[in-house]
Amino acid sequence: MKMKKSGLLLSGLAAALLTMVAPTAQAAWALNMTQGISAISRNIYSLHMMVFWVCVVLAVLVFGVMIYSLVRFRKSQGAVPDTSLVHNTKAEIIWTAIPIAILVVMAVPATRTLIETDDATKTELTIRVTGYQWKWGYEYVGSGVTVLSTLDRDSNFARQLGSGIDPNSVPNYLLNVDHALVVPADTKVRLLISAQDVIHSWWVPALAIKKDAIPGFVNEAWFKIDAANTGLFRGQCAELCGRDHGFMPIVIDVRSKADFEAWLRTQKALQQPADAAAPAAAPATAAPASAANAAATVRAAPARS
Ligand SMILES: [Cu+2]
Repeated sequence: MKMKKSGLLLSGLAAALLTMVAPTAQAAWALNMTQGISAISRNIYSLHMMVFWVCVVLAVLVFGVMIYSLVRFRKSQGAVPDTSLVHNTKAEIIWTAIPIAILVVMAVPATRTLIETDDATKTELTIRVTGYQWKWGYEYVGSGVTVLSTLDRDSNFARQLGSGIDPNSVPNYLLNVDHALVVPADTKVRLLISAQDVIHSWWVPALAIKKDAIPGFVNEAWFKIDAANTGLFRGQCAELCGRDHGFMPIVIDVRSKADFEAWLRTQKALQQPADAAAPAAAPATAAPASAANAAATVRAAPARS
């Protein structure tokens, strides 16, 4: 009977473990950071790996010596405590100097990368990112194009209590939006991140960017995606921002420079209705074709009446 009980317990434990490690349709099991799609994200990944291996080597050395000493010099073997290391100046200098040297070795590349991530100069495009409960707003500064990005309809239907929809059947469940943030590759893009109501956080692992969006403050970040890395990349709000915090994902749609320009032109034409684009306030140098047409329409109007 006892055997049976422990067998049951073991199989229960095994089943629980299997459930924990079984791959789900929602996310592939990946334990490491992503290398990302920009030079900065790869630098950050390399830093992470370097520090990780330093930690592994230190752990193996320290725990190795500790375990060896515990076993080799145990009391039952007649070991006598060695007091020569107590208040030993030479030993104290060594075990202070070595950790400092290790910290300096790690700090040099870390500082270099930190300075680089902070350098938002010479950017070619600025996008204002605004967090709302519970969506993201994007404004392409200077062009007047705005995008409001909310959870896609499929995820939104499936997430409702008693919807009867199996979330596993929804592609990119809770990680898809209606309108993605379209950005150009091979372009240094500056983000000005803020929020309208409560604190949110704009997090896209592929860009190695996680910046708080705080009402009344403007946080800055930048990225320059490799020319070859076009496609869709996903992120999430990373600050507990209220009831629907888990339902305001981020999708960036990386396009080639030419494709992005074409997209921006189309959006500009769509978002600036003929009569709104007419006023002469629009800068003459950047006057889009639609504005010129609109002006012509306005001029022609009195003649028709
Ligand atoms: Cu949020």
